[in-house]
Amino acid sequence: MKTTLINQLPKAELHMHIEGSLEPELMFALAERNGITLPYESVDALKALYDFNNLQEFLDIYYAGVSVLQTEQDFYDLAWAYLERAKADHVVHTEIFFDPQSHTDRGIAFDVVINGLHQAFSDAQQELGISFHVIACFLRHLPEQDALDLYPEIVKHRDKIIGIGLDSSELGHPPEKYQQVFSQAKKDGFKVVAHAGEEGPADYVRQAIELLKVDRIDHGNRCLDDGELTRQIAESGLALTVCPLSNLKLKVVSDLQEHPIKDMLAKGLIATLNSDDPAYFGGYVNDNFQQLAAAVGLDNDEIITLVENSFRASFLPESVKEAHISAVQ
Ligand code: ES4
Ligand code: ZN
Repeated sequence: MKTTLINQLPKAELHMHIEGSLEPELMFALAERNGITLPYESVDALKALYDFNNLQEFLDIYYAGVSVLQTEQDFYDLAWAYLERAKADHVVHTEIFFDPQSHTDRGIAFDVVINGLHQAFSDAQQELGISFHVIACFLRHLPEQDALDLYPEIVKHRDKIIGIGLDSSELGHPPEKYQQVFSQAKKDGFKVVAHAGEEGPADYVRQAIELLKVDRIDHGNRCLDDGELTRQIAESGLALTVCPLSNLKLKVVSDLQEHPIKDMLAKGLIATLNSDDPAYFGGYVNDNFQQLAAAVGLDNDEIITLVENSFRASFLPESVKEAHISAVQ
């Protein structure tokens, strides 16, 4: 019953790194197409490495994987594979992240990346009926100057990019490190989001809000350690893009039964469910709903709230959000 409800509800996905949707089979196919030898014997040998103790262990494998992405067609094929999978999960709107520096730093032009991705998303809007926004993320383990140097490329493609984000290794790289580039982006009319409170403390969530002036918080789990901050977030209506299977795989929670989603909803937070890096964490968005619902016992009202929140928290125009929310009931 709940399985059917979850699977059939039209939903938005707001936290998905397109490079994290690179399935091992496609990684090997693109390696072959581009004459690259991967340091793994087989798809199974690679999958055996998907056993992470923390965010950094995952990121090391994730950044190694992107090396197979070289041409516009590669980025198109990557995005198209995700979009077909999203369609099967009744995703009708998606706001995806990409990591430009993971490509430009190995000599792939920004234009190649954005044009390949954009073409796939535009085709999907026509052929699959999925609307989209693209968010370019800065890698926070790199100096802010690198982000400032890259920023003009983002501005050049502002017709294809709605906002900027902040991801990669969180601990030791607090939001305050990125104030200059975020304030410029905000002035230029971009939406701004940041990963905060995934492994980092509640104070990083506070910094993302107060210093970067984020329009949405990615993850945000650790805000719960600070009652006053949690109340402020709930009151302000700032949304959290929560990623249950990611939290489990990266040991942000020790067991899915310990996931704080019910607590988040009970405290009035606008939480949404998302897949983060589905090829690495064992499931796309409906799997995240299904496994979490089974583990913590989400009732139908909670499931519907989470799906409505996915539209509420999106960067769609208000009238479009309302139309999607009406279709949920
Ligand atoms: C990420 Cl799960 C996660 N956290 C931070 N940065 C990331 N980049 C891709 N996936
Ligand atoms: Zn993420």
